[in-house]
Amino acid sequence: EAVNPQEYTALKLKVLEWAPKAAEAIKGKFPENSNFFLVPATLRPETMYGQTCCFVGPKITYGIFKVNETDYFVITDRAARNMAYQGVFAKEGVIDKAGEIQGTDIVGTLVNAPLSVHKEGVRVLPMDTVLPTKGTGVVTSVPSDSPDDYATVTDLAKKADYYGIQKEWAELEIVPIIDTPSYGDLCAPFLVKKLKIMSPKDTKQLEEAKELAYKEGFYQGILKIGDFKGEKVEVAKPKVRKQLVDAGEAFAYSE
Ligand code: A2H
Repeated sequence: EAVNPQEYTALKLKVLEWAPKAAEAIKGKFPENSNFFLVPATLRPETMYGQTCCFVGPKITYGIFKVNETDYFVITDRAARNMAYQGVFAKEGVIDKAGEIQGTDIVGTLVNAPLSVHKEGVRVLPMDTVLPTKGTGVVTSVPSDSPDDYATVTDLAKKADYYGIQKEWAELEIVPIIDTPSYGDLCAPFLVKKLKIMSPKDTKQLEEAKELAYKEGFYQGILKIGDFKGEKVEVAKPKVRKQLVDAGEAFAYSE
């Protein structure tokens, strides 16, 4: 565990249509009017315009936690334990676990991604490198600005059959979100090519790409899209975050 607390933005991705196996797993167990959300934790809320899919660990078991009368979050048990003491659930310190679901069964689910240019929704896809011990165990994918995400969607599209997904799900358009002086406006694809990263398993080069992308994007980047278009990332980041929180589409989560 890190010494300094990590302050994440937890984003609410509402389930629009469950994948068949997930639908079967929850069938008859919840009231008709229930809303389910996948809740990724991100450090880059200003990039949420560029979400193209949502990653789960296929081998991770997720809990389905009751938040209030109608809403349920799909996250790890560990994240639920943390959230219970951060004012997220109806009663402080009380965790109401209503079910469990395997990551692999959620793959293919269609979710609404707040702020994303993909208004029709994005798909839940598998990512082997999702850590069950960090954040919520759910990761939203922004391949324009995250080298990990770009390497993963490229791999998923290449081996769609192997992963049991539809190729198109991994190939949603990647739009420029942040302009940078050194790497252009598609920072992650640029760095993945420059560092000759061939797969999500090239962990050493991905570490370097992440470092470079983060520094350049955060300190030199200019937002190209949305209500804070033209503003420096450093300045726009808290504004985008506040907008999401005020709209009820995100909340603060720390660990
Ligand atoms: B970031 P830190 Cl655009 N396993 O969000 C693996 N990775 C996880 C995770 C988990 N359980 N939970 C969160 N993450 C990712 C956006 C983003 C992120 C961009 C660029 C860089 C970036 C879109 N994905 O992170 O170890 C999430 O991806 C670079 C580090 O706590 C989260 O923010 O510092 C970030 O890692 C948190 O990593």
